[in-house]
Amino acid sequence: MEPPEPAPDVDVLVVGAGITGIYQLYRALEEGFTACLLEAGDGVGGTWYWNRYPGAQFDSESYTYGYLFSKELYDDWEWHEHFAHQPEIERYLNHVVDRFDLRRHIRFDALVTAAVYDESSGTWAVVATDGTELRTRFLIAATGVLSVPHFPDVPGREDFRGEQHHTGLWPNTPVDFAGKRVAVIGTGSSGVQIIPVIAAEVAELTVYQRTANWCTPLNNAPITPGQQARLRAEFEGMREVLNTSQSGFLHPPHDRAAFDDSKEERRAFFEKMWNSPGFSKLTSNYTDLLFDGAANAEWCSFVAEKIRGIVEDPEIAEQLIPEDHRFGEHRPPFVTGYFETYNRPNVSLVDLRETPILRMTETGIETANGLRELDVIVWATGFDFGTGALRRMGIRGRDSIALEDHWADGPTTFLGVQTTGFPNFFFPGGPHAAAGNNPRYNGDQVDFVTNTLVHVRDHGYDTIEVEPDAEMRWTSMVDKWATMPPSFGEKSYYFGSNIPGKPRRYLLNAGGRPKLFKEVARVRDNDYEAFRLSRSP
Ligand code: NA7
Repeated sequence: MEPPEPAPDVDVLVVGAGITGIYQLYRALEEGFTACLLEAGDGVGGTWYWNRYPGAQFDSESYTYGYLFSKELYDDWEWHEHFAHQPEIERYLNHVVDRFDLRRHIRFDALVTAAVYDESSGTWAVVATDGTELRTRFLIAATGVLSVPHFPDVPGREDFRGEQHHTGLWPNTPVDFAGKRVAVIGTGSSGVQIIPVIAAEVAELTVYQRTANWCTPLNNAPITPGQQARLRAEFEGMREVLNTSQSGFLHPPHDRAAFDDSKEERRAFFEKMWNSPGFSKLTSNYTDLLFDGAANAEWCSFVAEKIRGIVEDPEIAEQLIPEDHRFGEHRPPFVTGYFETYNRPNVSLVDLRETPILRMTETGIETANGLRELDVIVWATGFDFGTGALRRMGIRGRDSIALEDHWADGPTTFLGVQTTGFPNFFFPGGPHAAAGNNPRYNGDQVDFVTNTLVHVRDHGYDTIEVEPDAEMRWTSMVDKWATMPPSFGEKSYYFGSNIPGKPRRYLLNAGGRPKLFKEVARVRDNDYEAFRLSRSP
C-alpha cells in the first residue's frame, strides 16, 4: 500500500511579522484557516522592527498607514504625531498583535531557510533557524520589499575596529554617539532622517554622499486634540478615500498643469507645496509634474533655490542639489532640519563622485583626500529592494525550480502575488504590487490572497497556480508602465540598479492600484480563470 500523503500541519504559513504579514495572519485566522507565522526577528514590526535608528519615522501620515479593517482598533489607538516615529509604530504593531490575540501563532527568531514544494501532496515543507519544520498547504511570504540591507563592497570593511551599523539592521540597545566621530554613508530616506538627529550629539559628523536627492520638508507636527476628534468622527469617509485612492493617501490630486498658471501663480503654488505634508509634493503637485520635463524642472529649480537659501556655504549647497535626476525619479525623501544640519560647524560633506571611498582601515575611511578617523560608521546604503528576501529563502517550486533561478532575469508575477511553477505560494507586499502608500495596496493584496484561499477551499480544491498567460499579461503591463515616461527613474533602486549584477527590471507597478483593482475584479468576474485549480491525487 502507498504511504499516506504528508498531511499539512497548518493550512496557512505566513513568513514575516511586518505590517503585511500581521494582517495576513489576522485574515487567515478570521476565515477559519489554521495558521502560523514565522518571523526572523525577536519582535513584530518587520521594517519597523529592524529600522530602529534615531530619527526613523513614517513619511505617510500615521492614520493612513495604520490598519483600517477594524473601527474598534482605530478608535482605541491614538497616534501622537502626523508622522509617527519608530518607537510609537513598534508599540502600535505590538498592540495590534495582542489586541487580536495573534502572538500565540507567531514564532520569533525563526528565519526561513528552506521551503520546498511537494507535488504529490500539494504542500510546502518549511524549515527555519529556530528548528521549526512545518508542512503547510499554503505558503505566504510577507517578507517585504526593504528587508535585506545592502552593504557596498568596500575594501577593508571588516578591518574597521570602531562600531558599524546599517540603518536597516539597527541594534536593539541604544548606540552611544555622544562625543564620537561619526560617518553616515548614504543620503536616501534613511540617511537624511538620521543625520539631523545625531548631529547635535556627536563630536564630528561626516556625511558621505554619492547622489544628492530632492529632499523636501516632511512638515510633521503633533496631532492636536481637535484633529484627533476629527479623525475619529471622519473615520468612515477617510477609510473610503484610502481604500479607493490611486496612491493610498488622503492628499487630493491637483487639477492644473504647471503652465496653466502664470509664473507668479506657480511660485505661490510651489510655496504651498513646500509647506504641505509629506508626499503631497508628489501626489498633489501639478498634474504634469512627472510627465513634462519642463514642469518638473520648474519645481526642481524652486527646490534648489530653497536649498541655497538654507545652506550657508554655497559650495555645500550646490553639492546638495541633484543634477542627474528629476523630482520623483528616485523615491523622494522628506526631511526635518536636514539642510540646516550642514550649517553646523561639526558637520562636513564628502562628495563621493569627486572623491570616492578607496578603502576602510582599522581607524576610518580613506578617500583620495586622505584618511578620516572615525569611531562609528552608519551604513544608510539601502536594500536589495523588491526581491531580496524572496530570493534568499530557499524556495523550491515544481520540479525543484529555485525561485531565484525562475527570476534570474527579474520577477515575473501575477498581481504581485503569485508566479508560475510555484503552486500554493503567494507573496503579498512583494514586487509588482503597486506604488504609493505601501500598507494600502499591500492590504489589497492580502485581501485578494485571502479571498482566493477561501475560494479554493470552498470549491474543494487543494492547489492553485497562476496560468502563464495571466502572469505574462500582468508582467507586460508592469514593464510597459515602467518606461512611461521613457528612462524615468532607471537609475533608482526601483529598477534594482543599486545592487551590482541585479537584473534591471522594474520592481514596483507604475500602473498602480487602478490596475490592481481592475485585474482583481476580472479574476472574480471570470471565476478565477487566471488560475489553474486542482485536487491532490
Ligand atoms: P536608499 O534610498 O536606497 O538610499 C541608499 C543610499 O546609499 C543612497 O544615497 C545611495 O547612493 C547610497 N549608496 C548605496 N551604495 C553606495 C555606495 N557603494 N557608496 C556610496 N553610497 C552608496 O535607502 P534608504 O535606506 O535611505 O531608503 C530606503 C527606503 O526606506 C526608502 O525608499 C523609503 O521607502 C524608506 P546612490 O543614490 O545609489 O548613489
